[in-house]
Formats: sequence, structure tokens, C-alpha cells
Amino acid sequence: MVRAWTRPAVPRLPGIGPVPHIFDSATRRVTEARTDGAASIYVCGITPYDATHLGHAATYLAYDTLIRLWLDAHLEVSYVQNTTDVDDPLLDRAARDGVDWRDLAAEQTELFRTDMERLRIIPPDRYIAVTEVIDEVADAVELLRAAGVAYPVESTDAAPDLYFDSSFTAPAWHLGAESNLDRATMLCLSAERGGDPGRAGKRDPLDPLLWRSERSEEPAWDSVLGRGRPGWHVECSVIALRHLPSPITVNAGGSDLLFPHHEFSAGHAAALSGRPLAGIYSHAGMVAYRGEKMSKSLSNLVLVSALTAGGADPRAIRLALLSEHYRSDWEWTDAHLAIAEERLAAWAAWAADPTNDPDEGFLAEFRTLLADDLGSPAALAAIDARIAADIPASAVVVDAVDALLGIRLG
Ligand code: 5CA
Ligand code: ZN
Repeated sequence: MVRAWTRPAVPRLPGIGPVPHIFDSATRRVTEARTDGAASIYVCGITPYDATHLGHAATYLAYDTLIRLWLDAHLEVSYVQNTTDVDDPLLDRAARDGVDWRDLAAEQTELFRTDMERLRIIPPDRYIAVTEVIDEVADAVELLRAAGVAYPVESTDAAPDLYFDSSFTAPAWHLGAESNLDRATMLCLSAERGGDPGRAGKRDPLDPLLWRSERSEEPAWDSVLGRGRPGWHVECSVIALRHLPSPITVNAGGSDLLFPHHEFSAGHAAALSGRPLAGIYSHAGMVAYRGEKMSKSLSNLVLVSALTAGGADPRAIRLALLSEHYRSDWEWTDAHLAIAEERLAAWAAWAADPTNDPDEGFLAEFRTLLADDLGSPAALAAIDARIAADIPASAVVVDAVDALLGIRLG
């Protein structure tokens, strides 16, 4: 397990909050997020380079809000996140910059930790690097091969690689069950997002890589499959199965992971365990900047560390991100931060001398707004409205802003 970051203090509020409901991409319904009195979540972690941009931050903040609601509902929470510390994009970036991929991953993971801590994002209980689970992944792929769900594809420069047969079906999974996409869209997204639909020798162009045999100049590990390294989706299936109950309550990440990543993470997990990976598949919208999705490959990034270095209060960054609904696609502008800074100043002034009013009615309303598919814009507006109406702040509401929005006023 790699080191995560320091956990922020989360005040306990009076009474018990409602169990949150969130949108499930598979059923396309807002669904109660709970499994037998407990809650578990796997959130796909970063591939450690170009960390931490506001798109990353928005996605981790969305699931931080969900976890805060679970804690407020007195549910026991288990939270696992991975870090993809070996994969093609990381290796490509390290090669481009002439640095060792391990050094790049370590330095960027450290920057990510610092940013998460500044933003007061609750850390995972287990933070797991792919390089820590190579043997487990190889064992899992070997099981899939024995079950006839993984098959070799010849290569000219190495031993055969292993691929997942996406015609696999089980009560727990079939291709498209999670993403609901048609085949043409899947083919397109596979090509865009790390798949290799054009590779010769596959049974289906959509079949994803499970294990890549050693190539010269590439990192590789000894394993039951010979020397090589894991494919991308199977890393998340194996880490989730190993460290969380099955099915997990929520499998989460940005909407760019809907297909192929989460579809096949779920497929591999179902083939390994016979059970669905998750009860709910949740996806955060994409943050754009200057007209396009904020992404490493387009280098239109706004980094959390650049904003804080420029003097931005991390609480204002949090408020700026919370002012947009987590499921919508939206574009970051400087105005987001300016508005959030004004809002933070107004909230802090309002909270300076809180009353002892129990504010039960408002606390219930505030909790309900957030528990309804993480309605943070409505929750922010509810506080604004109290200030506008000259209703004094109470200690309870100041604590609720801290516990549920992660913003400590005063
Ligand atoms: N390591 C894999 C997941 S196993 C990965 O996707 N890493 S990442 O660094 O590319 O992205 C980390 C998380 O940030 C993912 O959940 C991804 O969906 C999310 N993300 C990336 N770009 C954006 C964006 N522009 N807006 C919102 N979320 C984003
Ligand atoms: Zn993942």
C-alpha cells in the first residue's frame, strides 16, 4: 500500500443524515447508494503525470462529497483508490521528458497528495499502486485464461500478449451492460481511450489487453505468465476485488472512463468473481478549459498547485468546483474562482459569530439537497439565500458546511 494523505477533521452533526442517492450509468436511474448498512467505493486514481488539474480535482471532490454524506448517514465506509504508476501514457511522457518513469510517478503522486490534502479531500483507506499488485494481476489473468475468457494474440517483437474475450457473458455482465453504448461508439471510444481495435489477431476489435509481454526498453516483471506487465482495466478489477466487498456499492471515476475502462473492469471482475463489480456505476462530468476537455494530451490544464501558488485559497477552489453539478460537463473560467472568492468572503463574515440555534429545519433541507444526487449548486444557493435574508449563522450550519462541503469557515 502506498502512503495516502492526511485525513481532514470531519465534524459530526446532530441526528443522522439521509442515505445519499446518486445516478447510476448502467440503469440510468438515481439510486440509493448503500449496501446492507455499509458503503464501499472504488474511485479510479490518477495516472501520475500532469497532476493535479481541475478536472481531476472535480472528480475526486464529487466522491469526497458522497463519502461525507455516507459518514453523515452513519454508514461504515470503505474507500479504495489506485494509482496507475505503470502504463503506456506514463511511459510515453517519461520518455518524452527524458526522465525515469518511476521518478515521474513518485514526484507526481507526491504533488497529487499535497493538492488533495490542501483541498481537504478525504483520503482512501487503501491507496494501491499497480506496481504493488503485479503478481495478483498475473494470477487473475491466468485464471481467466484457464476459464477460456483470456486468449493469446501473437506479436512480432515479443511473446504473445493476452486479451479478454468480450463475447463473455454471465448473469453479472455482458458487453454494454454498464455503458449502454452502441457498437460503433464503442469502437470509436476504444481507439481514443487506450484500446487497440486495429490490432491483428484479436477475436473482436473491442477485446482489451489483459497482459502485455515484455518489450525491449519497457518495464516488465516476472510472473506466472512470464515477463510482462498488466493491461489497464484489469488492474482496477483486481484491486477492487482484493480490497473491497463484492459487489462494491459504487464504482466511480470521470465520464471518460465509462467506456472502455469501467465496462471492462466490470467484465473482468464478473469473470473472476461471478458477481457484478458494483451496484452503481457513477461518472463525474468533464471539466473543459478554452473550449475543450481539460486533458493532459491537449495540455490545456489548470493545475490546483498553480492556483494555490498564485494565492488562491483552497477553500475557494473547492467552492468554485462545487458551484457546478458533478454530473454536468462544464468549462472552467477565471470567473469561477473570482465568484468563489467573493462567496467565501461573504460566508466567512457571516459565520464569524454563530448562534446556538439548533436550525433543525435548515440542516434537514441542506442534507436533503446534497443527498439528492450530490446537489452541491443547490446547497451553495441555500447558504447564499440565508445570508441574503439576514438569517444569522448557527454553529450547527457552520459545522454542516465543514462536514458536508469540506469548507471550514472561521
Ligand atoms: N489512472 C486512470 C484510471 S484507472 C486515469 O484515468 N487516470 S487520469 O489521471 O487520466 O484521470 C484520473 C481521474 O480524473 C479519472 O477519474 C478521470 O476520469 C478524471 N478526469 C480526467 N480528466 C478530467 C476532466 N477534464 N474532468 C473531470 N474529470 C477528469
Ligand atoms: Zn481505473
